[in-house]
Amino acid sequence: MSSIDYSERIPNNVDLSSDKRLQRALEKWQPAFIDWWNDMGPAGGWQERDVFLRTAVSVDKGGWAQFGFVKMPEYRWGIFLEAPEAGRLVGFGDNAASPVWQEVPGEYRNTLQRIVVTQADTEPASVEQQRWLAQTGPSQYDIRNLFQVNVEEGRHLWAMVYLLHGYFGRDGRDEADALLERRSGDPDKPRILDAFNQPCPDWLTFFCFTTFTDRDGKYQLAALAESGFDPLARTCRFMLTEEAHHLFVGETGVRRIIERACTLMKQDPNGDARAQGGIDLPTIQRWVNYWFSYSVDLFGGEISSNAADFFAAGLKGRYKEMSKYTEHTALGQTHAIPLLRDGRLVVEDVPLRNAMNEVLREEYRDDCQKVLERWNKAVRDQGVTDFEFSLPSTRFHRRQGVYATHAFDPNGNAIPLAEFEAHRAEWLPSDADRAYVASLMKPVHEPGKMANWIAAPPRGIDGRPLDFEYVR
Ligand code: BYC
Ligand code: FE
Ligand code: FE
Repeated sequence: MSSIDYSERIPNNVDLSSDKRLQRALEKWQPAFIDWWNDMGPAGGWQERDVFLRTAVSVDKGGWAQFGFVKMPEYRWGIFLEAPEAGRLVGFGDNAASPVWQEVPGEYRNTLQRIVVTQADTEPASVEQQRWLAQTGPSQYDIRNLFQVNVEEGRHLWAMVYLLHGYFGRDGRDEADALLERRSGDPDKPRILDAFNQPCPDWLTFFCFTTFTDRDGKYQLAALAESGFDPLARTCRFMLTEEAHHLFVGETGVRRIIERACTLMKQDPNGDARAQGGIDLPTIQRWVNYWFSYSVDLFGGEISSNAADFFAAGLKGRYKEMSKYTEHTALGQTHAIPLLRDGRLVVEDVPLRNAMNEVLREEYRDDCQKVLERWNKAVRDQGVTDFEFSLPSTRFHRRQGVYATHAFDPNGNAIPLAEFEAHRAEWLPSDADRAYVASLMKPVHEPGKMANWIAAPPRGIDGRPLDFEYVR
């Protein structure tokens, strides 16, 4: 089950050749995917280059990644599910203890399809957002990492399209086609979720996106990995192993910009990283504020009957539902959420099932907090003592959920809109910040060289030296 068949046109470990109808349907979708990739994937001549990429060879722990040079359009995108767990039961909600579903239960068909389509839509969206970045890549190492993330987001799309084709019939096939028709940021046919329609014009944005937005992916996939719809759970479990690298790229990318800023501050007579062509720490904080707030929006409303329904049905659990929690009905319990009452925050108890988006968001926030603590350690390790990064409140700068209708400062205090606007340029990237960061984005494509605004990573990829030619 765990070995991947690479002799097939679509590599897979789901015995695709035994289901000719499904195989034919997916083989029909495949050229449309490649067309989309060629149109909307990495732009600027990179598709013809050989890139040092990892490919899944087996879903077994430790043994799945194999590195080698491939041209991106020839990447072996496929369908890889984690091995089934014998006798697995629905773990939570009203259907707990009944056998997991191997087919879509009729009453949950629409709900489940919506979850799969929403998840699926983010994957090609991120590739579209990142398509111009290689043109200004700060090093070969970073460009390779960008492409690794891109091809794996492409594979995540395959993972979801397999579910749509395999389990949702004609509607599923239509949705799979539509996934290749929407475009990030297009006013007429945008991607579904806000964060995936925001531009990604510079590498600080890319590293913040892979830190904060891919981390939403981790939490959403983990919640779906608990699903009673077994094919979804098994797909998400394998996707999570790929996601870990995306988070690594983001966190270490921002850290290297921070380290370089500190070095440049120490070199400058006025301690000014910008004067030395670096990205100063307050600017990095503003990017953090922006991408954290867009990413917390992705968890949906604080009080959500959709979320309650997903949990009740056993379709979407909490983070580590089965290993961390002992009570799995979530009935007769509440979650405290500060709500706005006459312009003031009043903590109210919300029925737990309706607060599931917020429960997941809080897990996510705590994980982000740890990332910031590691970045702060990097600042201190550089001997810089007068600056600390801080994670904004989940109420700050929201466009979804109960806090979207009011202004909040980064500490989460309700403030008048005029006050927010007066501080906007201090809290969020300004046009001048964006122009400055954009001015630094000059390509460095020579092996081993780094752009001035980012420190070199401590080591290369898969044991290769830093000056290895990762893209030929
Ligand atoms: N933007 O009850 P509510 C990833 C809509 S990232 C725009 O609050 P619900 C990745 C919502 O659709 C992980 N619209 O929300 C990362 C609903 O619309 P309708 C992606 C939004 O349904 C990096 C209405 O507002 N995976 O993998 O409880 C690179 C009120 O809904 C937004 C998933 O999202 C928004 N931010 O929760 C590559 C998992 N937020 O129905 C990949 C699947 C909400 O009124 N999705 N709305 O028209 C879900 O589980 C849920 O749909 C959500 C929303 C958590 C997204
Ligand atoms: Fe993904
Ligand atoms: Fe990702």
